[in-house]
Amino acid sequence: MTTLDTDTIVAVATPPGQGGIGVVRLSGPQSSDISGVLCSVLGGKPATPRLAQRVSLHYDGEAIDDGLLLYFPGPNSFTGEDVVEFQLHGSPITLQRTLDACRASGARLARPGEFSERAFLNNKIDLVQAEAIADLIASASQGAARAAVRALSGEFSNHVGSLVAKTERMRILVEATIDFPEEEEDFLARYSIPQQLASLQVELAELLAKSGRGKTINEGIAVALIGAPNAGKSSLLNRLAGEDAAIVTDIPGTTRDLLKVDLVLNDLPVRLVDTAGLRETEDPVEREGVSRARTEARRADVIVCLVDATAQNWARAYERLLEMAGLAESVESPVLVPVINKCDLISQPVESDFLPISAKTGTGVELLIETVRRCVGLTSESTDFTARQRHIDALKVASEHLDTAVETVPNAQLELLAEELRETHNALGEIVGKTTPDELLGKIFSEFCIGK
Ligand SMILES: Nc1nc2c(ncn2[C@@H]2O[C@H](COP(=O)(O)OP(=O)(O)OP(=O)(O)O)[C@@H](O)[C@H]2O)c(=O)[nH]1
Ligand SMILES: [Mg+2]
Repeated sequence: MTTLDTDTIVAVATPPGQGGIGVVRLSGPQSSDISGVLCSVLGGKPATPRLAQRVSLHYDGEAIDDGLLLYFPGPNSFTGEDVVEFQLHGSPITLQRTLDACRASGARLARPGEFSERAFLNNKIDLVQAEAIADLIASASQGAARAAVRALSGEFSNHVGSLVAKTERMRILVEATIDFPEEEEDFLARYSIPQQLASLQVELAELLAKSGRGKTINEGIAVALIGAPNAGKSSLLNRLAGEDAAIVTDIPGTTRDLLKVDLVLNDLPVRLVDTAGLRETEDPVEREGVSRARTEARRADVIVCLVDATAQNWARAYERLLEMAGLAESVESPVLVPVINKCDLISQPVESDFLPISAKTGTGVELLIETVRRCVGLTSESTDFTARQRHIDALKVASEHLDTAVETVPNAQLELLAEELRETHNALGEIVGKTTPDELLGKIFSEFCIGK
């Protein structure tokens, strides 16, 4: 396990650039002494804990700024160490001078995420909560922010904690029984081990589903628009983006390059990709566009397939589209949303296999957004916490070991059962940071911003 160093660290905690206020944060044993050096008003004494104090900052006989000082003595601070925060005027020069003065007085620059890392190492927050802070800061939608706050409040960690506790109890039972072979005979039935395993499997599957939704809300999804030339893909992209991002003409083959736009659709962060209309062509530029469209479709989480309402046979046109995109015979079926566009031009009703829309008038577009959300498991009432791929991977590993544990039951292979439960326990512990390898911890925190 990574160990704490005793350096005092310092960083600007507010974003770069000018602002009304800028915050410089110190954490570590020398924090209070350094604030004493910079703020003569303290008269060499530590600042009053948890009270905003008006101070003048000086260094080397020169005034830096007037501002507020907040002192949080450890362990009751964010990092668990002594923490000092200066609220100053948000000038990059002032903040840099303060930083330099703190460094000259004994602090060193914090690495990205080092404050959160220290909070984690001092057991102030677990790994999921540390990640939730970074996710909250980076959240691209209200839904993502709400979900990050839930993860930060410990909702996800509590679910994992409950699974860890149950797995642990079973491990203790199984391992104790292995040590007393005379107990082994009716052990599984006596302690309802098969039932306990089954209920653990259900709970784990539920958590995995929730985490999948949490990752979707947190990281967003890629949605590709595909269709024959002139089906209205670029028009739909413009409609969803609320701006004229893509060129629209009535000439088939207008779009060649991939055009990617980041949007938030009903709280879901989406990277929307417009593609070249799929058709056989001799034009080398368009051919390259079609090839890129096919590749992009395979990468997307959801593919919106546009069929022109004025086409003769929609079902045939849709089939042809899937063939052209190379999706017809694809083994791993991506999520497809079949859509009939230009419904403003027709009078007959649209078969239920297709969603009728008009990129031109906007009819059906709200329903399309809701359909895409539902395709990735989100409903208007989803109240999940944010999650990351790392959590999902660990839950899958835990779930695989639990399945293997269940297989050991018919033959009462207690040693194997114990081993599989140990692996399950280990994988779950990795989520909250109990059994996470140092390398992985380092990688997680290095992706945080400086000052966090
Ligand atoms: N009436 C009507 N016309 C539409 C609708 N959507 C698109 N169009 C028209 O259809 C033509 C083609 O639209 P685009 O959005 O450029 O179609 P595209 O699928 O991007 O075409 P390519 O880039 O060539 O593959 C344009 O003249 C649009 O104005 C719609 O919902 N209703
Ligand atoms: Mg286009």
